[in-house]
Amino acid sequence: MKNQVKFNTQVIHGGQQHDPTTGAVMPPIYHTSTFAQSSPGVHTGYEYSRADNPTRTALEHALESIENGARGLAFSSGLAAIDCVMRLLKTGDEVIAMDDLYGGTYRLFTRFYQEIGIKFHFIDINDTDLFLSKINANTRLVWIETPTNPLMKLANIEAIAKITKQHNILFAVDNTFATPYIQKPLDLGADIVMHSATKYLGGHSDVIAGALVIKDEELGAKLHFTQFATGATLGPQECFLVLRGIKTLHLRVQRHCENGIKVAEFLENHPLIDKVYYPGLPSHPQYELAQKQMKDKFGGMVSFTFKSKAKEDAIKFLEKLQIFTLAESLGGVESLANHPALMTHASIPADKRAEIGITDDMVRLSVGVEDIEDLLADVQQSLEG
Ligand code: P1T
Repeated sequence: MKNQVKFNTQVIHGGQQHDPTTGAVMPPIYHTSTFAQSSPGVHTGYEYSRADNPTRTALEHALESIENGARGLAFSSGLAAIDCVMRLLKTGDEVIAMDDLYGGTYRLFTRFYQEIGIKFHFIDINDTDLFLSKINANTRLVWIETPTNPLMKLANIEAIAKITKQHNILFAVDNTFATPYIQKPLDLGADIVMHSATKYLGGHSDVIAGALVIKDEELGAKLHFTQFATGATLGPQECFLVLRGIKTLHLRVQRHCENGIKVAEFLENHPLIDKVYYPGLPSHPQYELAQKQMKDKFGGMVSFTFKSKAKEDAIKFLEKLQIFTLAESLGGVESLANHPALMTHASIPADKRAEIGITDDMVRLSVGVEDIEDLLADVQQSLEG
């Protein structure tokens, strides 16, 4: 079952089957490293869990279903998933990436892949002339987040896909912030979707996991081989947790969206707050694109800065929160708050952060699914108390 049912049905049933041996409705957690063979090389399709494991297969089929791809792969972290894509490249290849990315992605690109001779162009990809000017015969990959972490910038997936197709360049979208409940990059022309499944897919802040979903079967097989050969697979227990998370993705993200916009509006109307970064606000510079691409669902991530521009105000706010927890990460049922410059994006050099606008007075909220009145009261008491 892939495309013939709608999304809320896909998250629960997509790619799933009852356990063939017992009829178990939920997939068993196959805690086994290896599988018996009746004769050398004769087996059930499973040989060794680094190659494939039935619980991982169940998760991977669910990923294929919700992102509408040919091949899903589950990794030991989001960064392991990104790393697997990067291993397609060789020295001399070039990558065009958005200028705002999760700090760990930027670190992987600049501290590992740049050092082995891959060239990165971190640009405002919405500037089409600039984007086109960076494409040359060595360009292999375009890598974007939309919305970005933490500035909530959008990129027009469909427009970028047209260009990458023309130039035969791979196009990967980190869909962690939006989730397929909001947007499906493969349907808009991307080749690869990536997730930090640690976030909304898992949804409960109890697992580190990553995912790739690939549109093309052949490329999917190549990435599966890379994963098998390098080993960053997700264990069966974690696969089960992410799969369980996916079954309520639509319910959770719907509430994240409802609460997210209310928190964004509250902040925008607050006298102490300067800018609010949220694609569902008409003040967002790409509000029109957000309405179209995100289908009027804007997610639970909100960033903001203070009129005072004072780092101390951001820190004071974060220390006072009572329901929001000050912690890295996002996308769990509980609300979290983060200081990008000191926490999640500290691996980006200060001058680069300043250049793209990650200021020291910036706070990023992952708005959870608690009662909105309690969340707003918490934000208010931390701002005014
Ligand atoms: O943490 P990991 O599962 O390896 O995923 C990395 C990653 C990739 N892409 C995006 C957009 C992300 O937000 C992350 C992880 N981000 C955080 C931990 C954070 O608090 O922003």
